[in-house]
Amino acid sequence: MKEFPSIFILTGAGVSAESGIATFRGAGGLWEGHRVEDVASPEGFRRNPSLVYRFYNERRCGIRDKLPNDAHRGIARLQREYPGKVTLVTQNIDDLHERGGSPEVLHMHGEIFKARCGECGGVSPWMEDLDGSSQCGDCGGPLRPHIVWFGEVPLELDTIFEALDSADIFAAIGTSGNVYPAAGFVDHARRRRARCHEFNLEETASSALFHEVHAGPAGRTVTDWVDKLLQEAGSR
Ligand code: BJW
Ligand code: ZN
Repeated sequence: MKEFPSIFILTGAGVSAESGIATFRGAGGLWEGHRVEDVASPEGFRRNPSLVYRFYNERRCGIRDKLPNDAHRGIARLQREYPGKVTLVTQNIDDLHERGGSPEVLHMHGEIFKARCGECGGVSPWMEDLDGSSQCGDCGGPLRPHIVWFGEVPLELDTIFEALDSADIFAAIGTSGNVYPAAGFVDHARRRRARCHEFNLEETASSALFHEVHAGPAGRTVTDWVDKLLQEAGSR
């Protein structure tokens, strides 16, 4: 029997919304003006690499000057101060969890500040623009954004499911629950008897699967939840 419940946190675009990074779905979403299959699929990249390079170059530029918000900082505080296990998995490609102080982040959909080699698969830090002439430092192969597109297998899945299997508390923060496999995590956690919390501005298609729904901006709701968890852990 564990002394402190293990916590699994999944974050999505909504956790970075208060930092000024647009979410994907809904009015003014990140894909406005682009067809998803043109910019977020391997086929789209093969068809028109310049468009895809440009799309992610603009995203990289737009993220660089954004700052972490209270939700990122609250999650980081939980990771540092909670005496039990806390696993943080993000679908986001930004680095605001890291800059908010999170010691460990699993980026299941990749990272905008990294590039991947199309030949050897090597992944390297990449802060600048990418284009068709960008080459891998190891083998000279062509580089692409280190992003998981539709139809590609998300990253870190073994570690993620291992943590999910042992989670006593599952929290989904700022995600619409539209994209699999992440959208299925709540069901997986429930079957293993985890208590499930959703943090969102609005109801989602999967809200009914959660035991507790925390409605409102993540900066506030996550801070309150973290305060409560740390207080409870401290009074044991
Ligand atoms: C706030 C807030 C505030 C706002 N406070 N909240 C049919 C059925 C089932 C599955 C499939 C299917 N057809 C195809 C699939 C698979 C496909 C899929 O799921 N498609 C669906 C669209 C149906 N999935 C895949 O292809 C994945 N790979 C895969 O399945 O491989 C097979 C495999 C799996 C497992 C094992 C072995 C093999 C890959 C998915 C890759 C997704 N990539 C993207 C793009 C990255 C590039 C880029 O950034 O441009 O990742 S898609 C996009 O969506 C991005 C996000 O990470 C992801 C999730 O979006 P998220 O984070 O939920 O954002 P939003 O905008 O949707 O929601 C934001 C929420 O925040 C909203 O609810 C707001 O209300 C809320 N919010 N402000 C709190 N202040
Ligand atoms: Zn290479």
